[in-house]
Amino acid sequence: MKKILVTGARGQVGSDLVIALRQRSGVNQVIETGRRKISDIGEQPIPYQVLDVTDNKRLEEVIEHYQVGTIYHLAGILSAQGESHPDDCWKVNLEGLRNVLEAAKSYQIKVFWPSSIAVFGANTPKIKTPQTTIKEPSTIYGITKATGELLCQYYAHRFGVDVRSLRLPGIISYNAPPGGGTTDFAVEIFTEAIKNNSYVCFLRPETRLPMMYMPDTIKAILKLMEADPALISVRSSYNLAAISFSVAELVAEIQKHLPNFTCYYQPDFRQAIADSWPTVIDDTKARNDWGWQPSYDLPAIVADMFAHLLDPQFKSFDDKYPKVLAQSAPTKMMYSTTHFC
Ligand code: AKB
Repeated sequence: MKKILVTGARGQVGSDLVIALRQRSGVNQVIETGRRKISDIGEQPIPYQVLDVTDNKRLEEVIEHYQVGTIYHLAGILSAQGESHPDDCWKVNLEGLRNVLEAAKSYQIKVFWPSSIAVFGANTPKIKTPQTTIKEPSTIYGITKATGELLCQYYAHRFGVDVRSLRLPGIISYNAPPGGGTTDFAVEIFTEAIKNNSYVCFLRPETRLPMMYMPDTIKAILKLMEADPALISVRSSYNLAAISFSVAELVAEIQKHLPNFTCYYQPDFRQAIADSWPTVIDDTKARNDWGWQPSYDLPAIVADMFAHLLDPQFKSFDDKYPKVLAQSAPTKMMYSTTHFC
């Protein structure tokens, strides 16, 4: 059976997606790849390959070696980090995507690629942002995502590549930290609440953004990828929504669990990025085309985050939550780093 390859597999979405894919298809069916070398070899080695997506030769080697049939191409540089490293952001996000689409064309591979609400800008309608609307992103990250969407649509229409994409909102999760995004506050706030009972937020309290819990994100990705191709009418990227909340509303919900929790506000350059993004997304197209339906509202997300982060058996992310995990004996996932060539 053809294998599934995940790029950026150790990132925030990848860490959870790999678990879900392995549950469905079997551990050895899913090849994790990333730029990091992981040297631990476990009793049950899990396929892992070092792969920089800007290296198209290496990408093809891995594809050929494993007979890859599907790629979840998650490797990318997010909005805030992209502003500090615009060249890297362009290279990784666009050259990487182009390499994956070229390989998909040559080897008949099905592709998932995440776009973002960052494709929208200050001139986009902020409420009920339509599927098709003004896209004038203000960040280099948003520009790579808007361009990437056109690239996906081009490869689908011109070469028949089965590429599918979602405009992801900010994502809340507990397995792996987000890295370098504007919506990272919505994860950091939980870890800081547990460690210090306080958090210094880089956005103002009234800032309201579209957000989603990781289980909904995984559900959306798998549902989109498993949908009948005839149902996929959008080959650029689908608007996708779950909930929208302000920082102050998140703080109030956290205080229901930790009444003495305090949030302080020190807005920085990320405020301007957040202000340029929509507050509520219209995802009617995704709902109508392939039956998208989110499950988690804000109280459910906050309760579930605390349930996992405060569980003494919680094993991931152990260096981030020393107080919580003081009593537990963390077990690390083991990787085979065999470089086959
Ligand atoms: C970011 O904040 O950069 C990402 C995104 C919304 O695409 N989480």
